[in-house]
Amino acid sequence: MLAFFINTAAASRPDRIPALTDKILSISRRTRSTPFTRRVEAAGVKGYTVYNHMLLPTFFESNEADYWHLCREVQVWDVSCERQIEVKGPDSERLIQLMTPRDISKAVIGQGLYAPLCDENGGLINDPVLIKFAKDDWWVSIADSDVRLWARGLAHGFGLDVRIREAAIWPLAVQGPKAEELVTRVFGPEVPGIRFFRSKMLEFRGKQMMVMRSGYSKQGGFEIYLNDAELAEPLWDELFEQGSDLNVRAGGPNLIERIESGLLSYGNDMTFHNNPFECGLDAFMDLDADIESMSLEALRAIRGRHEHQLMGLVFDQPMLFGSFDIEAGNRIVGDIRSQVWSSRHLKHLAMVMMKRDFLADNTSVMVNGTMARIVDLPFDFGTIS
Ligand code: THG
Repeated sequence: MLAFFINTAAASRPDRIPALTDKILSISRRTRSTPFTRRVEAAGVKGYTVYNHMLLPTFFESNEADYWHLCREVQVWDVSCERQIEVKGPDSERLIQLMTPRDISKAVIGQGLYAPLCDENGGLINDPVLIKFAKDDWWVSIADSDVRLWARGLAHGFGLDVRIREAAIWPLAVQGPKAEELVTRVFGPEVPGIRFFRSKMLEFRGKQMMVMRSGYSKQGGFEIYLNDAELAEPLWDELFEQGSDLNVRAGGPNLIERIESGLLSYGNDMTFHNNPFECGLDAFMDLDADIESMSLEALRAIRGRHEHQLMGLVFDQPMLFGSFDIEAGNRIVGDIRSQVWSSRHLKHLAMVMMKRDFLADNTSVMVNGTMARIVDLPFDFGTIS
């Protein structure tokens, strides 16, 4: 199977990577497909990226057309690449807590918690959704890095009684303002009662699967954690049949929507070299809690002293960046991590890792001769006009 690779991942760096247009992405077993890939292909996917060594559709019509459709209607996304690292056994909660500075002790069964994973220096390993699936059974719904290897190393080093594996689960997201209507038609009247980041076990073709109100957009929606590959195409087909009058389409995490909404992307906006303070993830840490977490000591020492901050840049015109380094006074004061033109707001938006000392006395910066305002994330379009 071959697919066209078009460089819509605006987060790649044109200053370091030659233009990647109209290239072919050679797909093999390493570039894992999903139980939905046949349907994704039939729906006319035009772009893929590779995430957790698995295909992730990026767009179908165009980034922009997909964006407007997502904000008005309902889309079905193959996000199987949000792999579930299952940590099971008597020490599972201890291992999960070691990996994250967020206090997980009060989580209830079926709850999801967005949480940074940090190493002993406070460096970001990943930013998954942690799911307490059952007692002594946690799922780490990972972003794009090899968490399983790290978790297994920790389990061995700490001598923990856990079993760690990548589970046979393939999440399918249903996102957009009409998502609740569509998921209710397929999974029944219990769907509207599911609260944000909570889930219910609901039935499809005689099989119980987790349905959570979550997803990588701010347009509302659900994620269906498919646990039977045989049911992938029946589930996809049912969503499209039931959603035909809702104008349902295939989609994927949308670059424009997620930047406007301030949703971070591991590997783009932040890496192993960043800590959660720099990324504005403070609300997802409990640094004063009495918990056993391997990053707590380092994070407490860094608190308030971190050197960078992920900020928004707002340009009044479309930008083509020759370099993604931001310079001022003959030094580099920031680097662009993700950027896109917003045709809704008629602004070019960028997420930029800025030097905090520069931020102390600057609220704007010149980039390629164009002035940009520096704003906090997430973007507040009430004040950006
Ligand atoms: N869903 C699931 N797994 C995932 C993602 C997902 N794994 C990979 C990646 N996405 C992880 N990254 C994020 C980033 C943001 C959010 C979820 C996953 C998110 N954040 C909300 C916010 O920032 O406002 C809510 C956070 C909260 O209140 O807890 O939803 O999309 N299964």
